[in-house]
Amino acid sequence: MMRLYHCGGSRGLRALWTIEEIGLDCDLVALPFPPRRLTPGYLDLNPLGTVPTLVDGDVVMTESSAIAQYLATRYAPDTLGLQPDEADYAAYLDFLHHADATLTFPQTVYLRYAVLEAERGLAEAGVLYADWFGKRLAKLSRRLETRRYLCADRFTVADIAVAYALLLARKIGLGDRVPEPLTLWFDRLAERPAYKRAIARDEAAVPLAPGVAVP
Ligand SMILES: N[C@@H](CCC(=O)N[C@@H](CS)C(=O)NCC(=O)O)C(=O)O
Repeated sequence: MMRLYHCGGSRGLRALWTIEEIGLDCDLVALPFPPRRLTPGYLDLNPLGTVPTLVDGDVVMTESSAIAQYLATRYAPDTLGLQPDEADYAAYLDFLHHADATLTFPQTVYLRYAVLEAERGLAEAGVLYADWFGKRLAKLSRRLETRRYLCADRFTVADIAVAYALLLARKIGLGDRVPEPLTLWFDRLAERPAYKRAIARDEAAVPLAPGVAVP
């Protein structure tokens, strides 16, 4: 059975939501945050120490959007994934990468420097990155002016990857940077039973105690 290493509310939700959409079995291992310091042996598995990490047989992956793409391509290619010969394939790849490289990344700069480590005196830079995040939603807004889903008129992992960035904004207090049509789009996706199952698993998972070695 595949194993997903995850911390509550983290980008691991991209993988977990995808797993629930496909209906795959998965051993969910919740770790204390940050696992690179609190879970002995985790750096042997993932030298970055970040979550998520997916282990599927010989496959080990550490990028949340790539994990969602891998699962879709391997286990649900005709529904959650897009094929290279489909018209929206390029847009699909674009939004999968956009989700973390452009939309989640600036939020984590805000979270770190304006919230978690404000005592460093770099809070202003964090807030500027929050503004930057708000402006970078322009591409998503334009795309969804005429669509219910990002690509191919169906729900895909591109929607999952991007929707997580909107969920994170809500979680860290940047929900007011998200224009209303995008909030409504997210709320509609959040009605999906697989999303609800993923959130329920995320919230119910009990992290390993600090100092307990990675299984
Ligand atoms: N680009 C990676 C980023 C992974 C990442 O930074 N995850 C955060 C949690 S959402 C983390 O593990 N932070 C703890 C750390 O950096 O030690 C992805 O999309 O999975």
